[in-house]
Amino acid sequence: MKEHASVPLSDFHEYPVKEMIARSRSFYEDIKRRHSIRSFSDRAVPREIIENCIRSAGTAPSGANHQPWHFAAIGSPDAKKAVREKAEVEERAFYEDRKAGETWLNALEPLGTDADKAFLETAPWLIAIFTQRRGGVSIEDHQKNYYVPESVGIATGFLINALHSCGLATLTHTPNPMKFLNEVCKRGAGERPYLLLVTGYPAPDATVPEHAQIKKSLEDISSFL
Ligand code: IYR
Repeated sequence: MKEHASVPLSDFHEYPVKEMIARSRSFYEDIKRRHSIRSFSDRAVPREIIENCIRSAGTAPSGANHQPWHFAAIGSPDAKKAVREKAEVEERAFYEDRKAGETWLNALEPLGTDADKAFLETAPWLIAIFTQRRGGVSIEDHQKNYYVPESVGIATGFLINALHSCGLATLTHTPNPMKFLNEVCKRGAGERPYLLLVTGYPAPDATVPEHAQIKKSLEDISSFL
């Protein structure tokens, strides 16, 4: 490698192989309990938990380490109401005016989704995730960013995993279009809404669609060469 400033890798943990196998199994057992739900409780979730989960997301790898993301944590009832109202306008066009088209609507049929997005007001936190076209390692930078959707997708995965691991349910929600999130979250035109992550406790009567429980097997999703 070329000469560059660096520090020793000092926080890597090595485990005995037996323990690695046990950890890989227990991670799987835990993450497979994460389900997208659409019925949330209004129970409060401390802001500190959300902050720590966003910190975790911020450790994700990214193109040139530019960290081209912004997480807007929406907890105020007024802001959540605004998000719900604006999202439902788009969702009504999507479902009721059939903007989505028959093929897409048919694909969603087994999930039972519709234009009603009550969870956007009920859940204690909505995390609006934005991509940044320009940036850099410093918040003041205006360089080009690289691999933006990949980077933000990875950070979003970290965030979902972090929220799940501290006992919160999540829903990835993508109202289409979701440009209104810039206005609600007061984010500039250089940022583009990527995904709205809904989080909180599940409602006592929360359900999981049978369709969502069908997961492809290891053989279906992998090959070893
Ligand atoms: N944005 C809509 C539609 C929707 C689209 C897909 I692809 C889904 O997996 C689920 C929903 C909505 O949130 O209802």
